[in-house]
Amino acid sequence: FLLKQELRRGIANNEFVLYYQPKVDIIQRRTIGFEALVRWNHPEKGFLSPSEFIELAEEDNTIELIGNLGLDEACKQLKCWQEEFSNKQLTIAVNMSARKFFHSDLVHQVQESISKYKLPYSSLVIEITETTAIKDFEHAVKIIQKLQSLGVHIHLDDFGKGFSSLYYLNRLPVNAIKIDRSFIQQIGQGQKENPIVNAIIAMAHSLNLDVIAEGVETNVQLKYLLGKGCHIMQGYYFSKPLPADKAGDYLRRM
Ligand code: G
Ligand code: G
Ligand code: NA
Ligand code: MN
Repeated sequence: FLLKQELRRGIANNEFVLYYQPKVDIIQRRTIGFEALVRWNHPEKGFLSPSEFIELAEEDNTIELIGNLGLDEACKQLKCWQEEFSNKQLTIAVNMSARKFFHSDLVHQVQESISKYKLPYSSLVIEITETTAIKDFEHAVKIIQKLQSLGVHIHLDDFGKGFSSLYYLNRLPVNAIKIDRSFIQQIGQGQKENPIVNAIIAMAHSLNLDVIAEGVETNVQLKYLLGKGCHIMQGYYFSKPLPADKAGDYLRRM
C-alpha cells in the first residue's frame, strides 16, 4: 500500500505527469481539445492511475499540490499546442477535486495559470462531479459563476453516476454535462434503445447545456449517440489518454 510520505516524495520528485485524451466533435469533424488526466510515474510500481492514490491524496492537502501542478502543466501544454496548431482552437479540461474546487485560492490559481501562459480564459474547462457540487451547493454556484465571469467553462463530470438531483441540476450554472461512461457502455449490449442515455441528452438540450459522452468505445455507440443529438465524444474509440508527445503526434495526424 501507498504511504503519505511516498506521495509527498513523489510530488517533490516531479513524478506526477499528465496524460491527454482527445475530445472529438463528430459534426465539426475535429478534435476540440483534451482532458488532462494525472498519472503517477512511481519508481517501483510504474504508472499509477488516480484511482490508486486520489483517495489518499484527498485526506490532506497533497491533492491540492497535485491539483496545482496539474492545472499549471495543463495550461503550459495547451499553450504549446495552441501555438503549433493555431487553427484548431483547442481547449483543455482539468479534473478538480472538491478540496481544490472549494479552496479559497482557486480563482486566483486559475487566473495565475491562465495569465502566466497568456491563454484565453475560454480555452480552460474545469470538470467537477455532482458529488463535489452538492457538498456545498450555494458555494459551488458562486464559484462557478465567478469562473464563468472570467470565461472559464465548467463541465459536470460522471453525470448520472452519483445521486443526481434534477432540482440541483436546474440551478447549477454549468456549461455542459458529461454522461458517465457506465451508461455509454450499455449502448449496443442488446437493447435497441437506451432510455437513460436518451433522457440525459434530451434533458441537456432542454436546459441548453452541451452534452459530452465519455467512454465511447465502439462505432455502434458513436452512431447511436449522434442519432440522439450528442456529437461531442471522448473514449478509446478515438484514443486512449496519451502522454504529451503522443498527443502532439495525434494532432499532427488529424
Ligand atoms: O484516468 P483515470 O481513469 O485513471 O482517472 C480516474 C479518475 O481520476 C477519473 O475519475 C478522473 O476524473 C480522476 N482524475 C484524473 N486526473 C485527475 C486530477 O488531476 N485531479 C483529480 N482530482 N482527479 C483526477
Ligand atoms: O471520471 P473521469 O471521467 O474523469 O474518468 C476518466 C477516465 O476514464 C480516464 O482515466 C480514462 O482512462 C478512462 N477512459 C477514457 N475513455 C475510456 C473508454 O473508452 N473506456 C473506458 N473503460 N475507460 C475510459
Ligand atoms: Na473527468
Ligand atoms: Mn467522467
